[in-house]
Amino acid sequence: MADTTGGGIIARMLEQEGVETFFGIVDGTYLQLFAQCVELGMTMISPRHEAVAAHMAGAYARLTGKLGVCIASNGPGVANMLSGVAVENGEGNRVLLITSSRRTGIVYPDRGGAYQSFDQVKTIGAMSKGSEVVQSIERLPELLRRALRASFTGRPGVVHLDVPENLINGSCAEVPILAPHQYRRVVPIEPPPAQLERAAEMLVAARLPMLHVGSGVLHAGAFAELAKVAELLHAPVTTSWSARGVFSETSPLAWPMVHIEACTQLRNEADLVLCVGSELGETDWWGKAPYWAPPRKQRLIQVDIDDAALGRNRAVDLAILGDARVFLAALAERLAGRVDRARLDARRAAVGALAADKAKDRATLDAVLENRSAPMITAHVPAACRRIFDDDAVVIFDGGNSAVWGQSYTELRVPNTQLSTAHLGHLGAGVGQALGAAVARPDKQVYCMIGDGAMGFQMQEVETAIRHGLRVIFLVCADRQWGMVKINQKFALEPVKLSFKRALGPDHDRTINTDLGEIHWDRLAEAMGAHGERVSEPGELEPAIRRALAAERCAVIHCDVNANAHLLAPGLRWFKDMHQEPAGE
Ligand SMILES: Cc1ncc(C[n+]2csc(CCOP(=O)(O)OP(=O)(O)O)c2C)c(N)n1
Ligand SMILES: [Mg+2]
Repeated sequence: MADTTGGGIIARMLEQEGVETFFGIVDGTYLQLFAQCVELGMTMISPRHEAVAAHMAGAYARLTGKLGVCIASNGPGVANMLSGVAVENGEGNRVLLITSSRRTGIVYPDRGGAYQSFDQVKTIGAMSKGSEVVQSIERLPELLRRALRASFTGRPGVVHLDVPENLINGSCAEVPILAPHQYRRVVPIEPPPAQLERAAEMLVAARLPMLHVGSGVLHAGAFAELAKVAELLHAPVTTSWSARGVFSETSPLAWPMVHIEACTQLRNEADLVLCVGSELGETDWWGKAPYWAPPRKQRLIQVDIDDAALGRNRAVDLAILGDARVFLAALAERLAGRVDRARLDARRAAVGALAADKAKDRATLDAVLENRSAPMITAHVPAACRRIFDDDAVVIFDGGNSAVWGQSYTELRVPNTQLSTAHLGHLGAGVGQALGAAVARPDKQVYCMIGDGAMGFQMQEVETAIRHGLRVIFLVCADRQWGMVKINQKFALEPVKLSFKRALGPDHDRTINTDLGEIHWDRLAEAMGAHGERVSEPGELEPAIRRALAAERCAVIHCDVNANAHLLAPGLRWFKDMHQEPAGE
């Protein structure tokens, strides 16, 4: 057979997997990898920091349902990529990372003194789904197939393959390229019919069943199936933080996670929980009382594609291994017409009564919008965005108090239009996620609410957005502080407990290094060719967002927010409580 290179083999295998786009920064050590991919018609998107490539790949995977591919070059490139690996693996996004390493024979093990080299496999192995090095060209196809198999098995995350530079760039013989169905399962896992029937029986007989769903529903694309099951059962739906929005919040059956007390109330009232694609982790309070009814009062059906997630954090009554979409579709068929009228009426009455808590919380939150002083209360930023951006615009909440304000004032109307780092809470990751979202959905609006601390981590990517024509609109909440940490210090550092008002006053500011200097985010944006705006009154927001949209390129809106009010983001008390173990079973 004709000659190729290791890079050529990888490129053709990725082509077979349907990869059209990948993310990374160029380097000579893997020239043949990205060059062959481009040669085959794939698009290479190139940020200015490697971690951003991982975030772009993660967001792209989450929004398209495809594999997100990113690359990084040996030594410093991989070192820079590490935070991206931690975040994207934590968030459970299906990312394949291919890196170069130094030539075979001098590394693995390092003979001592190799340039731009560290044990990339050991390091990434500790923070991902899997990591392997290719030691010889003969084993390259087999090990890449193994990485691809792992990518599509169990909970998604980051899978890594390290390929020495001489194998990527050196010539070798062509090899037959297999189709994905020849080396991995390409049909979803079918739940056992007997378990499906048992689940249907339990859900029909329950007094007040509810659904709690995680990102498994999102990865399976089971949005319509979820809505159908919720309607058939008249069952309210809560979500994990990261799965927020998989169920349209325009539905009266949606309990958005921001209404924490209303969610807790519901989770205590329900006598049966159908948990689909969620590991019931810390942000779900581990499924424990007092945030949920204890197991003796509330039964649990758990459905997951990962055996390891079943019954891990809370005892289950029925553990089902299966794909979320297949399960929900088959369940809907079995449920049709089975819940009798009297039972449905009783559930309607119970759900209606519980909805009062949700409405009350919404009204309390919305009352804040009546304050139209300048600089603005942060709530105006997401509220104005929700009025202007399309329902199917993708919104990214970066982190800190800015994300809490954003989540609290954004109704998620179309499934899979929200990104955040719900597991890592990683400041600055939102910038790459937003750019990845714009690549994934070029015909949709994309906007990102981000703090002024977080934006400082990745601002340079505005130039990437301009270079690749990605029309992201960033709204930087400028309070000139590490806001979320400052509010914590305000209380934690006081020797005697002060009244709330005094603790917030400037005279008692004993905080350590929480204040930041002024950065003109709009001017920085303009310096990179983007559109810039600066606003401080609530009334200026809408015209500024409209001008940003009309600019038809990346835009940064510097939003001067009321720094003191910004500290008091809604529900922070609960966020603090979440760090403690719940008291109950
Ligand atoms: C990468 C990273 N470093 C540190 C932290 C810890 N941390 C959490 S919130 C926060 C302050 C956030 O400040 P900013 O981005 O300005 O948002 P604000 O809270 O002011 O809205 C910090 C430092 C983090 N979550 N991520
Ligand atoms: Mg800030």
